[in-house]
Amino acid sequence: MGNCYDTSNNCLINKAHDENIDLVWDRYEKMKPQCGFGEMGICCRICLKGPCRIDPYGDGPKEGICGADADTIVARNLVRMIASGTASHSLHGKEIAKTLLHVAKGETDNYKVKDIRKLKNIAEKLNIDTEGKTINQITEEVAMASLMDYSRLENTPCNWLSNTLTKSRLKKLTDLGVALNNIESSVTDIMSRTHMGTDADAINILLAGLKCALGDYVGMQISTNLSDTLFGTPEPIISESNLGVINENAVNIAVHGHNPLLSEIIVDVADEMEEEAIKAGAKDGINIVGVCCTGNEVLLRRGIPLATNFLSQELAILTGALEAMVVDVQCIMPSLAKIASCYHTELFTTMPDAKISGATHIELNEKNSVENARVIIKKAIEKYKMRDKNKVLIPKRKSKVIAGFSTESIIKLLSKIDKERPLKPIIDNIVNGNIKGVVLFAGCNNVKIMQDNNFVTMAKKLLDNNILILATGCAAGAYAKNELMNSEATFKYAGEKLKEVLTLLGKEAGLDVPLPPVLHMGSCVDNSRGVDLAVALANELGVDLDQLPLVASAPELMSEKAISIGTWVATIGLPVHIGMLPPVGGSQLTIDVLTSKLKELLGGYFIVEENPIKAANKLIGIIKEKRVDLGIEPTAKPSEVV
Ligand code: BF8
Ligand code: SF4
Repeated sequence: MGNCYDTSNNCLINKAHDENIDLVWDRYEKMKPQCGFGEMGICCRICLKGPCRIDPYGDGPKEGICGADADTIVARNLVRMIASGTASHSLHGKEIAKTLLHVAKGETDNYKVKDIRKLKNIAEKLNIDTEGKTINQITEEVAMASLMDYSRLENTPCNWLSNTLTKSRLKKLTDLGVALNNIESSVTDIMSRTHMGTDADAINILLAGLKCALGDYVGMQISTNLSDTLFGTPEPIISESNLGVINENAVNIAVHGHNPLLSEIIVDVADEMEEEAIKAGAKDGINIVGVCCTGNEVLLRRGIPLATNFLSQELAILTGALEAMVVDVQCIMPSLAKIASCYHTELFTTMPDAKISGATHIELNEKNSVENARVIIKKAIEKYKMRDKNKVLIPKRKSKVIAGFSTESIIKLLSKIDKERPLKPIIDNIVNGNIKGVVLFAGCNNVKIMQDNNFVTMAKKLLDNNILILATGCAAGAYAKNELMNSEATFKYAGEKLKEVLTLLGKEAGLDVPLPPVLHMGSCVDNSRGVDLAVALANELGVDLDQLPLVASAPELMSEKAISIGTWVATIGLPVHIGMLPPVGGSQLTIDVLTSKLKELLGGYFIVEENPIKAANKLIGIIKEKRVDLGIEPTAKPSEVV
């Protein structure tokens, strides 16, 4: 089995080996065999009496030294992963909300409200009265209503929870006692209840996990919506993807991580400094490329090409043509510093809470970001002069990408067909079966799975079955790199009916070519966009989310954030396919709760399937089931009905 579905990367993997540089795949091999107790979630390091481990099969211990059994240990470990994911996504949102507040108070010149219409829409959504108020006042109230979700004392649900879901979903969450009121206290709650000798009831622990995971959701809503306010709501945009976007004749700077507060400024400042780069000998000036979710953010809003998703981030440096990699937070392999040191590439860290030894730390905040972005780009231009031409190897492959499918841009497009009820064309096509259903692909790459293989294999099968695909995060990266986000892909992979719909929509959008069969909705936090679309459809149809022919899938999941996302997606009612079992195998109770119990209580549930073809078939089956339940698909052909 190769390392990557995209074999154009192989030349760089071989180059690394020739140069004695270890990559993620090599370190994985060296790590084998990985600890079986860890894999099953039955190792506990929560107190100093431990570490304890449960013997899952033999006659060894069935409880830790304190008496905690496998169910307690697995549930505690799992919800701690959820808490970490929630903390990461929600802190991202908090940074954006704080910046918005600084803008409202006139405390920064580096950012401003770019999308006033979105700001007003958000105000309306959050029930903020805008009558007679200035933009700054509205901005402040929106920022405060969002920040309130991190600190509310009362037991009323978060603003971004109660105002973004269907009414019936909110009721279900409230009845179950998981309608979150305060993101940060939910993280504290998890850390506290999982302390040694506190909550030992696995079901009670897992319920707290569901509530905390909703904090991840709220954090995402805040991140997406307030980023749109500051930087603009994405519209369809054409760009390119894969390592071939690195330009031999330019000063190449990769932006990597998650937070657009940094990358947006880098893109702006780079525009101003083009001439300097040309003077330094780079005839094409400055070429910014994206990696991971920061890459998705600037792809959607600025058309910046996306070089790689998670697993091949090291390869961007291996091209020998990257002058700088500028990182913010999350999913940044610490190995980058060591690999950069083998080249002329300078790795810049920019956030106080994400330093890497060996990297140059230049902090960016709302006061100094423009100034410090200039320092970074100046250094990158100097580095260009130090590039060793003999070490440059850029794979040729790059694919055309149409990205920028925010909920707003999709609705705008649909309203060209039906101005009064823009969702009607989609609903009609779902009802008549031209679009059988929708799968939202999200999540990471994982070194345990050939990079992008599950994404691409599943997509081809689903598209052939007239199922439309939405994608975010590294899933979107996989599709962007592998030529599934352009019109040619529609001709090649979409079933006949789906092709007709995408062709019609493309025409209405004025593109003259079909829409791509996989719609890029943004970074991981932009999973909120998928929810917005689903909630709008559910409200229009008068049903709840669990009734829609809509399924989510993270077939190559890796991070704790993927665990928290998957958990809230199931909690709001959607079936969630995952391509590998998380560390819960040691507790049948936990598995039952996350699958059958959750389905009974909330309609959403996890499905684990490693084989991508089998997984696609399962999703097709679930979509069919949902269609039958909605009464829009016959259970059997009429001739078969007795
Ligand atoms: O937030 S998909 S590997 S980059 S965690 Fe990370 Fe996973 Fe990629 Fe984006 Ni999301
Ligand atoms: Fe062992 Fe219990 Fe301590 Fe965990 S909390 S390490 S199971 S003694």
